[in-house]
Amino acid sequence: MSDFDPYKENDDDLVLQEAQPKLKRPPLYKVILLNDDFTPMDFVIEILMDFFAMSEEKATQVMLQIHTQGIGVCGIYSKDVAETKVYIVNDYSRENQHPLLCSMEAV
Ligand code: TYC
Repeated sequence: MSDFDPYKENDDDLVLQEAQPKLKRPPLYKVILLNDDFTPMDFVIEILMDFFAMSEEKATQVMLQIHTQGIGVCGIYSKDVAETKVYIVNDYSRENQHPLLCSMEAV
């Protein structure tokens, strides 16, 4: 009996290249605060301490930077976390009748 089996695949000449894993880092987002003329400085410091885990010293420094430059970064997060921070900061500001604006942008 012959060894030849026409139904058996012959891949002797096949070169297999290992697939490179397509791993990409998830995009990151800066959460930013905008300056305005009405929100009290103490309220901004409170936001930076309570929602962005800054010390009072760091929060004061970031608040003053926003006050003088118009915009400042509170932190860098994954999309979900950044969206949640923006939502809770804006919600808390409205609840306290302040016009403070929090936003996010891709890094
Ligand atoms: N400019 C505000 C004031 O003079 C203070 C302030 C700082 C407001 C930072 C918003 O994101 C802000 N009371």
